[in-house]
Amino acid sequence: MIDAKVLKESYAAHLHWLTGAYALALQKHAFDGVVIHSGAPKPRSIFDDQFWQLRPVPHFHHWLPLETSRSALLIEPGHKPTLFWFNVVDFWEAPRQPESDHFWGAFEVKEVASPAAIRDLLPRGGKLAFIGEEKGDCCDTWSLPESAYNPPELLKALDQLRVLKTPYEQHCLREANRRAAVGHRAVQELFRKGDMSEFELHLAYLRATGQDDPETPYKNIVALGRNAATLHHVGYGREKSGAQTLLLDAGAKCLGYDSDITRTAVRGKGAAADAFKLLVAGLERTQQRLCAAATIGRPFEALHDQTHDLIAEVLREAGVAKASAAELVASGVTRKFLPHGLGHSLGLQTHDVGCRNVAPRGDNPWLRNTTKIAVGQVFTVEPGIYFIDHLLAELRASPAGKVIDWTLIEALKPFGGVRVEDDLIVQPTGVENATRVFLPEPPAILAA
Ligand SMILES: [Mn+2]
Repeated sequence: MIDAKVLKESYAAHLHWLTGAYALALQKHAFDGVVIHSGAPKPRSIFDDQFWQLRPVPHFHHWLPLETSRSALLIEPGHKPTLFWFNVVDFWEAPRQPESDHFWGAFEVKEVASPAAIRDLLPRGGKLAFIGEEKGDCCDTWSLPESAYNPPELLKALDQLRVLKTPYEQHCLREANRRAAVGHRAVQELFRKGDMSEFELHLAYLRATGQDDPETPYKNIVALGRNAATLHHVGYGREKSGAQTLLLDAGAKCLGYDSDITRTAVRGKGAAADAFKLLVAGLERTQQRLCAAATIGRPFEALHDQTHDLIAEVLREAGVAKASAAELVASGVTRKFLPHGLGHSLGLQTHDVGCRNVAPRGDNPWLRNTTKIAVGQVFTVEPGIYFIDHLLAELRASPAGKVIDWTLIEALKPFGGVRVEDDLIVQPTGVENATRVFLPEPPAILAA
């Protein structure tokens, strides 16, 4: 856990900065204040009476790490922020306890007996904006005008405040990495030792990181063998498959902030296993080169483009493709093996906001970060190489497909794919790899 003194001091500085930044944004968009709703549980089905676990509204979480439903913050420049806390007294459920109490003193806390009671406590007069997930959270019950609800320009400005992470947020993101690294190491060890199903490995990750399934920042991706070709494989197999690869993409949370880490392990003998091991080792080298090439001021899209140049080399070296790297990129071959973007901003959301204000080039449709790399940004670097049936079928049917060794591809398909993903924090002195500090080992390439 983060040292208590460090947490307290950095949080105070975070709030000081956030208070000033909100005041400027509100002034610019002609609001006297903003009410940020914490969120309400979402029904799992309209035919049922069960609810998903609450995901607090991220703008609420930006101020405090409290997972509470039907509560709200009132931010008014010149006033201490107010927390209207619906601290529910209920015989069905007890409120979730925050893992730290460092934040309480920063707020005027007013407990409310019902969510609707917040309306009566809001200031009269003045122009308030409202941020929340459902209009019904405020407009119906609090009689606010519709135009006050999630004003797009203000929302955009507040999203921008989440692009550069304060030192407090960076501490949380590092700790989230430390927690996830424990899980990755535990699961790697289990894969190394024997034969477990995806489901068992998923449970082992939850146990090692002390997370319940709905608490993880995103659903663990646990893919054995060819399932690694499904980028978001979350339908865990229950059978022990004896697969030769394990791709684990899983994170953890700290005070609302996420980590997002992927490791791939490979084992087995034979020509195909050897070729796949070349891909894994090549991708690891590529990923580390890209981390080193993530320099301040460089457009992230240029880094994404460089990824394709490097992937082309890896495909050549493993004997998958026989053409120059430049040809493999120009003819679109690399995009059939790596269809996703190089990375994304990371923070209160795993795919964090504010870094895709400009659309990427048409040939990079899934790129989620089109900013210039800047001090304070936190983003992932996650190249991959996959054997995805329908993309390969398209490639095979196209003229570009004639440079591919299709016999080798068929032999590699059971390995699924490889991805290596770290979380980077951009410091004034260069890029800090928040993942490798805790998980320095290269991908596990096992002898058998
Ligand atoms: Mn990611």
